[in-house]
Amino acid sequence: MRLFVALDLPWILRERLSALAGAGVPGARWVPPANYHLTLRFIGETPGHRAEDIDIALTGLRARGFSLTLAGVGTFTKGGRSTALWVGVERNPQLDHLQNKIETALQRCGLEPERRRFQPHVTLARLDNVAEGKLVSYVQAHNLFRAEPVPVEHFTLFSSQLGKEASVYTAEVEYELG
Ligand code: 3AM
Repeated sequence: MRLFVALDLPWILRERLSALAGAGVPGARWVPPANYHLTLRFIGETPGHRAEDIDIALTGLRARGFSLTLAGVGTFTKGGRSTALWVGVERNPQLDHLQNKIETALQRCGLEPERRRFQPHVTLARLDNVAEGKLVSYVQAHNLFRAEPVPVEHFTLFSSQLGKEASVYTAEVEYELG
């Protein structure tokens, strides 16, 4: 199974995001609203026995619920090319704390440490060869985006099946926060 840990998002937020997405960047592959999520840790292809260890470790993790506010838009680039368009997150030490605990729990299960800095975001579109000028305009036009805060009461272990159009994400287990 190909696994990742993420926050799923309430529908009210998915609707807010889908109103932001969908137009203005020709060539963007917009993520279907059902697939919006905030990745806490990408795990990748995992044999069954390790998935079980991961589930046990995540079940044992204790952290408090908190409030999450999505705000701002930005892009990731690789080799000078834009690869993703995303909505950002307001500074949130409790989110960072949760991510940290998950990282520690997964390393104890034998996963290699994640070397990349945690940059919380919700991907709106994947990009290849989009007009950079249009992208800059889009980011400028939407930079003041700020959604209403939403409560985060659980995090989720997802499996992902890669598809031609969009991946199919399945919530395998939800872990309640205190
Ligand atoms: O949360 P976003 O959409 O930024 O791109 C994948 C997606 O990111 C990312 O994990 C999230 C859930 O699928 N992802 C896919 N392969 C990856 C890899 N090898 C990866 N992240 C890190 N390393």
